[in-house]
Formats: sequence, C-alpha cells, structure tokens
Amino acid sequence: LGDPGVPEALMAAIAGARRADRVAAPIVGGAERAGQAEPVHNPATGAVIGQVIEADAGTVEDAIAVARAAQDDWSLAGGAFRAERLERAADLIEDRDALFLGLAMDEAGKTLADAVAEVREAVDFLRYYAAQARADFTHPITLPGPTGERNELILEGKGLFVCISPWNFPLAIFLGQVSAALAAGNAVLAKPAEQTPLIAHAAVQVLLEAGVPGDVLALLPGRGETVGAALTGHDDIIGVAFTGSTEVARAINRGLAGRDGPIATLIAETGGANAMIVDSTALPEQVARDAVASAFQSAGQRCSALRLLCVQEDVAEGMIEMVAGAMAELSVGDPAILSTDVGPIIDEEARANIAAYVAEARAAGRVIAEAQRTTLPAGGTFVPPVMIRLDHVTDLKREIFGPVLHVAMWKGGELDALIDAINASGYGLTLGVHTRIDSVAAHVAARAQVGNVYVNRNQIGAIVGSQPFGGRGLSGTGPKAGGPHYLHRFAEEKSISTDITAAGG
Ligand code: TXE
Repeated sequence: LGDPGVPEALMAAIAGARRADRVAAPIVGGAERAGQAEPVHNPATGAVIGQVIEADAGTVEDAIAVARAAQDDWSLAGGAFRAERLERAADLIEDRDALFLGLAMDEAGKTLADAVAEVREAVDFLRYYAAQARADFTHPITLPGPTGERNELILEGKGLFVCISPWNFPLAIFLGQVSAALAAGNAVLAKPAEQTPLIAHAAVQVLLEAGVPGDVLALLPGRGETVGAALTGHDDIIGVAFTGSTEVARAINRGLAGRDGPIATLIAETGGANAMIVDSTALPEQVARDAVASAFQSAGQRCSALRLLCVQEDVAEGMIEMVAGAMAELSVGDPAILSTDVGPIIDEEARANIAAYVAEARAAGRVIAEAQRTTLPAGGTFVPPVMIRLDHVTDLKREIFGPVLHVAMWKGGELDALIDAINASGYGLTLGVHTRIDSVAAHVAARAQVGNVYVNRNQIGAIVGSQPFGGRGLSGTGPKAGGPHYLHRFAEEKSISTDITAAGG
C-alpha cells in the first residue's frame, strides 16, 4: 500500500468486483443447499450486500455423514497431496484479491489497510500449514530402537473437526482454522460467524476449486446456538477449533464433555484485557503511535488490541497528552473512503453495548479524550474512539470489544505489583512494554502470563511463522496459530514398530 496510486487502483478493482446478489448457502458434498435467505448487511452503511441461508438440522446431519465416509481417504492421501490443494487455493485468493478485499471491507467494515493485512494473513496460513503438512505428514518419522527393529511415527487426521470462527477476522481466522484442520488430514465442518458468511462462502468455493474434495469440507452458515451447538454437541466430532468469546468457549467445552462420543480436543482462542506498560524512559512519540494503532485499528475489534495503557506516574501527563493528540487525528467513518482510519462496529447489538459503557464512563467524568474527525454514514453502527481514565489497573473488569482505551497510572518502584495486577485479570493474550531499559523489558516479558509480548512496538499483529499467536487462561488454550506446533493438535500420532529380522523384513 506504500506505493502512490496502489490504494486507488485497489479501490477501483474492488468496486469492479462488488455485487449485491451473493448468497452464502450451505455447501455439503460440494453442492449448495437451498433454504430461506436472510439479508447480510454492511455495518458502515446498513446496505444489504447479499444473502445467507442457515443450515438446518438435516443439512448438519448430512454434512457429518458425508464427512465421516470421506475422512479416511483424505488422511491416507498424505500431506503432499493436501498441501498441493491448499497452495493452489492460496494462489487463487491472490488472483482474486479484489473480491476478498471487498468482502472484508463490506461485510466486516474493514479499512483497506486492515483488509489487505487480513487477506495476506489468510494466504500465509494456507501456505504455512501446507508446507508443514508436506514436511511432517508425508513420510513416517524414523525413531531409534534396538537392532532388528524398525520404529516409525506417523501423523494422521483425527477425524471430523468443527471450525467455528468469529466476524472480526472473517477470512484469516476462518481459513486459518480450516486449512490447519484440512492440512492435518481431517474432514472439516465450518461454521462462520453470523455477521460474515459471504467471505467464508467465497473461501470455501476457492478451496473446492483448488481440488479439496467436497466431501471433506462443508460450509454450514447459521447461528451459534443452533448450528454451532448442533455441531459441537454431536457424538461424531473429534475436535473443535474455536475463536470467539470466553463464555462460548466454556459452553462448547461443557458440551463436548457431556457427549457419549470420543474424548474431543478443543483449541480455543478467546478474548483479552491487554495492557501496555510504559515506564518513564519510554519515547512518548513511539508510545502514542503504538498505543493508538493497537487500541483503534479495526475499531478495537481485535482480541489482541490494547485495552489498558499503564503509564508511570511521573511522565503520565505528557504521555497521555501525546496519545490524546494522536487520537484526535483519527478519521472515523466509512471504510469505502480511503482516508478512513477507523470503521464501524460490527452490528447494532455490539454498538449499543459499547456505547452504553462509554456513556456511563462519560457520566462519571472519566472520558478524557476522543476522536474528533468523524463523518458517520446514517445507517452505520459507529462508536468513535475514546480514552477512559481509571483510578487503578484492576478497575478494568471485562473485555470491551471496541475502540475504548483505558489509562491508569503506576508508581516507580511498583513494577512487580503492576505486573501481578495485570496477570490477576486471568486473561493472558498480549502485553506490551515500552521502555529504553533492556532489563526492564526482559523482566516484564519473563513475568507476564500471556501468550504474546510486544516490546517497544505496536501491540497487535501476528505474522504467520514469525509471531505465533494465541493466549492462555481466559484467553484460550494454545497451541499458537501460525506456529510450529499448531498443526499437531489437529493430528493423531501412530507409532509402528516392526521386527525386521524376519525374512523379507
Ligand atoms: O462472539 P461469540 P460474538 C469476544 C468479544 C465480543 C464477544 C461477543 O468480547 O464482544 O466475544 O462476540 C459461535 N455453540 N470476541 O457474539 O458469540 C458464533 O456463531 C457453538 C473475541 O461475536 O463467541 C460465532 O461463529 N458456537 C474474539 C462464534 O461462535 C457458538 C472474536 C463467535 O461468537 C455458540 C469475536 C454456541 N453455543 C468475539 N454461540 C476474538 N478472540 O478475537 C456462539 N457461537
């Protein structure tokens, strides 16, 4: 996006690819299912951008039966066979970037920059897991043993995996889960978020076109309480990859535990109450840049987003002023306008919740800064960025999934108490630290009970292969997406020991 002219050219290509007649129908065995269509809306304008058809109970059962019959062959086909297809899908998405960028913008309210990052991440996931499948799932691993014995370890698909994804990364998280489950040799039943079925539908179409057999990949749009619960409560399911709220992860866990089926795996990535610790040696310009980007990109609708800025007391006034100044510059509005920095909240329910929280803070006199440059389309669901002052870091009780940055102060000499208080939230996703003292950064990084630590930089971002992403505690189960161990959680290990002293051995 850095080249002059590139954003304009992309916007023109996106406009050319836009259509209002897309239908996210369930896909089972490679074929679409009919049903009652409901509108899908653009959160920035309220405009109808397509339709979705919820999978009914019969469609869910059919998808499970079809997947059950096909999964073994898919697993036996080997990692290289599967990798080829996932890599082809990555190529197809790159070829059709205007389609996917446009859907990320129109369906999820992303700015062009956020949409570009999202499509890039989705493609990276496909290629990364494909490469791992080729390396680890194609040939047996030979293990040591006594003379006359051959010991091998092979990795196979576990069975039927349910992938349940959220709306905030409707392509990257959706495809990250689905491609990992497929790469490892599972059959996949994918349920996208209610708000973003169209981009998921386009992604499944690409995977099928790339040669993934229709029988091992079903798309089942619909609500969490109906389609999601039917899938995760089914006895034939062996694993669930879930990203969303902590409450739903708990509900899924309870559902899995209550079944008569096999002991299932749950890979969950949930929310965060992410803090940034700023000490008196930190560079104010850098803090302002990183805090504002971390808190307000994607309108704060990222699990990694900065929620709580903890500034050392003696420099707090200047730091907060600097952050407030950077906030005031943000332009809030329709992402279809290229200069927009902050887009809409995903839907009216989420908007109303965040707005009520902000109104309460405002009434208590705690709103100390807000974005000034707002041009909000009438039918959209927006909350302009705000900064809220807290008396103490422990005053942040829950995740506010929107453009709300809290700020609290801490006293020099009380760093360990601060880290303990942050850890005590129970969440464990990201923690940022801004300091010019290396030993302080190392100390914070060592004591932080989180999955991702960011030092002197923007506290969001998970580069596939370089910054494996995921939390602990209330933030999820691990292993980390885009990391070397993720794929193995989707796989079974089988060890084969053969006596090779016998004839022909
Ligand atoms: O998430 P849900 P929502 C957090 C964030 C946000 C809150 C609610 O705090 O405010 O969650 O967002 C499916 N069985 N995050 O309502 O409900 C649902 O259909 C099976 C953090 O969007 O958790 C969707 O596909 N599935 C986050 C997915 O779960 C069920 C991203 C997520 O929905 C289900 C999104 C059920 N009983 C929200 N109920 C992050 N980590 O980035 C719902 N679902």
